[in-house]
Parts: sequence; C-alpha cells; structure tokens
Amino acid sequence: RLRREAAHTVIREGRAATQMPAFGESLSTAEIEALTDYIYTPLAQLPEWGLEAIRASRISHVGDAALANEPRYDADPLNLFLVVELGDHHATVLDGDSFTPLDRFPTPFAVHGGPKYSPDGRFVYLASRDGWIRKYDMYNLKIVADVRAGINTRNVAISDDGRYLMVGNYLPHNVVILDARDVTPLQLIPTRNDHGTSSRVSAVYTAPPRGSFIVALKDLAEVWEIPYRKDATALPVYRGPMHDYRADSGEESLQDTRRFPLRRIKLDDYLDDFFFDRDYRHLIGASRNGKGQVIHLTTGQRIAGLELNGMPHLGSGITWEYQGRQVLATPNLKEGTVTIIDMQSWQTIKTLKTLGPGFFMRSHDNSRYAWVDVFFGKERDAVHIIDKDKLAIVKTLRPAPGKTSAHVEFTRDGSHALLSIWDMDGALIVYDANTLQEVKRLPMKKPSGKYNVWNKTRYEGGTSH
Ligand code: DHE
Repeated sequence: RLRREAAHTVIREGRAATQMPAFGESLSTAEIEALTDYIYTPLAQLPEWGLEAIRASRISHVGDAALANEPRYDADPLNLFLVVELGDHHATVLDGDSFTPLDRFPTPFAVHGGPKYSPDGRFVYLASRDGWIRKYDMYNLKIVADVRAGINTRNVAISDDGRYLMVGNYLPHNVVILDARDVTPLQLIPTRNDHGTSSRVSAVYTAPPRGSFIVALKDLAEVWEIPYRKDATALPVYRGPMHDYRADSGEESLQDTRRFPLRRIKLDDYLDDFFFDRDYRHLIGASRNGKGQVIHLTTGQRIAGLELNGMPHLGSGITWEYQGRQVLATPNLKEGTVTIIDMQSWQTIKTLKTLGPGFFMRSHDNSRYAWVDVFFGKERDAVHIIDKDKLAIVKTLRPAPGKTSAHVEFTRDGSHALLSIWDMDGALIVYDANTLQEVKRLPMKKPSGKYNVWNKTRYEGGTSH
C-alpha cells in the first residue's frame, strides 16, 4: 500500500517506532533506487497458499487448558468494546460502562476490517492484512488460536450462527471458510469466472436473514452469494445453476463439498464498496469511480442507480428513520460530502458539505446524532455532528487540534460515543452522546476502529456489521 517515493524514504530514513533502521548512511541513492525497483517488480506468478499451508499454520494457544464459560469480571459482557490500536498492533478490551481497560493483547500485523464477534459475544475474530486470523476469548481474556488464511487478506465475516468464518483475500485470489470453533480450514474457493479470469476479493459480508455470505469481487463484474445454512433463503429462492468450483480449482475439500454452494450474480459494472439494507433484500454497491447501483439480492437484478460523486465509502454507511422512511447516509473518500439517500425511492435527498473527505460514519438508534470524521486534508482534526431529524451539521468538534480524529462507536444504550485520536501519541475520547461533552480521555497508540459487542451482535442500524 506504500507509494514508491514513500518506500524510498522508509529505506533511507527508517521508520519511527518500528525495528526498521535508516539505510541512508550505508546505501547510495542508486542502491536504494535499485532496492525499491526490486520490491515493486510484479511477481511472475501469484504465490500459492492452499488448504494444506493454511492447516499447517494453525496455532492453538490454550492447548487443553479449561476455559471458564462465564466472564472473569463483573462488567457487562455485552457492553464491552474491543479497541484496535494500530500504532503498536494491540487491542484493548474496554468496559463500556466504566470505560476502564480489562485487557490489552497483541494482534497480528495491521488488523483491517471490523473484528467479528460470535453471537453470544464470547469470542472475537480479528483479521490482519498479512492473512492471520486471531481468535480471542472475551470471557477469559485469552488468545485462543491463530491461523494464516491468506497472504494478503481483506477482512473476515462470521455466520450469524457463529459456526463459520469466511476470509476474503487479495492474495491468493480466493475466499477461505474456517470452522469458527478451532479455526481449521473447511473449504477454499478460488475466485474465478467462467473463463478462468481470477479476481481479488474486496470484502466478505454476512447476510443473516439469508443464511449466506456475500463476496465482493474487485476484478470481476460479479458478486457471489455462498449459503452456509441448510435452510438458507438464497437456496430455495434461487433457481439458476449452482457453480461447482471444485471442477476448476482442483482443490480437494476437507468436508462435504456441497455444503457451501456458490451462486454468481452477474453485474454490469465492477462494484467493490458495499452496503446492505437492514433486511438484506438489497445490496447497495459503488464502483471506484463513484457509480452506485442497487441490486435486488434474490433476483440478482439491478433495480436502481444512485446519484453519487467522488468515491463514496458505502462500507461506512449507516441507516436511520427519517420522516417515516429509512435513509442511508454515506461519507466520501474523495470529496467533503455526506450523501443521504431515501431507501424507498433511492433518490439523494440531501448532500451535506463537510470540511474534507471522511472515512467513518456512526450513530445509534437511541441517539439523535450521527457522527462523521474528516479524515483527510488540513481539517482532519475535525469531526462533524449531524442532527438526524434536521439532516444538518449542528456542531463541529476538534478534540485534539492538529491530530486526526476518526471512527466513532456508541455504547450499547447509545448514551456515550467513543472517538479515536489517530496518532501514536493518541487517545480514545468518551463523549456524552447527548450533551456532546467529553467524559474521559484514555491515552492509546493510534487507536483505529472500536467495536461494541451489543451493537455488532444485534446488528444496530447505526454501525457497520
Ligand atoms: Fe478499511 C473496514 C476497505 C483503507 C480502516 N475497509 C473496511 C471494510 C472494507 C474496507 C471493505 C469493511 C469490511 C469489514 O469491516 O469487515 N479500507 C478499505 C479499502 O478499500 C481502503 C480504502 C484501501 C485499502 O487499502 O484497503 C481501506 N481502512 C483503510 C485505511 O487506510 C484505514 C483507515 C486504516 C487501516 O487499517 O488500514 C482503514 N477499514 C478500517 C477500519 C474498518 C475498515 C477501522 C472497520 C470499520 C468498522 O467500524 O467496522
């Protein structure tokens, strides 16, 4: 993800707070240039990382040790937060009532995407950009197991029954299904079309009412649906052919190969940023050039286009009820706007101007406000508060002048909002969600996303899933 010039600088100057030293004294500019060229030379062949390698990478951290089936603390286990600290690759488990940390544990390198909780909130699964999936026990505050499911991974999804995990990979081009109990691999599905063209996976999602995983592909104009439940609605409703990927993958499955059949939905454009309505009847997708469309998931038909500009970040979109109907609001990674769309007519009803492009947007059903950060540009220390009834920005906070403020998540009851100061010398700030006054500030190392057990496992409309 590093640009060439930035790689050159890192080799010359090293990288603060890591073990990467500066080579500027010992290597000439030409030598550094040659190294940079080498690093950026595309590989002749895609690296392999098959089921065998995945299975062999698995590490159990608890062995036969008995783990308690009750939380080891008095805090409400459904109001805990996991806060990912990207600065030094750790995660903090935070009590969402007293805002005190219960544990801080190392994560794999560069966690990306939301960690996913088991339905009872006992376990959480984190995915790192370098392919590792870590299972952590929120009751016993213990790392349970690790497995490397890919080489360059996007994110992980969990089935709503807590039985399966699906990992989406850039490298190799595939999705991997794991048994959530012990993170052993069950099936690997190469992401190829009928003509053998393969694709990176942008992300994988769970559609609980459908009993299926949804796979977003970056290089194919297709979206895939993979049912995991025997009674999955995707199966009886869809009457088209089920693709047998075993035929072209040559992969031997460890279990019943037909357990995870594959349904391809062909699109007329590439879509890689996704959102779903609350009952998972529609998929709302955007291509990188900002073109949006609405796909009816059961029929696979495009039912509407969306008026969007720049690069909408639908993945951070949220919904709420406005004048008796559901609206969807999405920030934009290229433009300083928040677009609000009526989910019945699919028309844009309001475009709010912000101080710069935003990454994350959040609310809670019990809060009248939605929060959106200004992640890029000179105003990136600002965060806007939107009144959900007025569809207007009513306040702009600057919690730490000069430092990026990002990513908000609410407590279980929506009474408090937690915000990140995205800096090595950063903080997690707790706000009263009604008065918008600061309640507490905890120092943290580049805190990134934070994830409330209740909001995530109950599919709260104001947060991502
Ligand atoms: Fe993310 C979630 C894609 C860059 C931090 N990001 C997601 C999801 C997708 C996505 C599809 C939803 C999956 C999920 O939660 O399981 N992100 C992308 C990109 O395509 C993009 C723009 C470029 C890339 O190289 O991947 C990108 N993301 C970033 C960052 O630069 C961020 C700010 C820092 C980082 O970690 O690299 C970042 N992304 C996050 C976070 C979430 C996320 C914290 C989870 C948000 C949540 O609350 O659920």
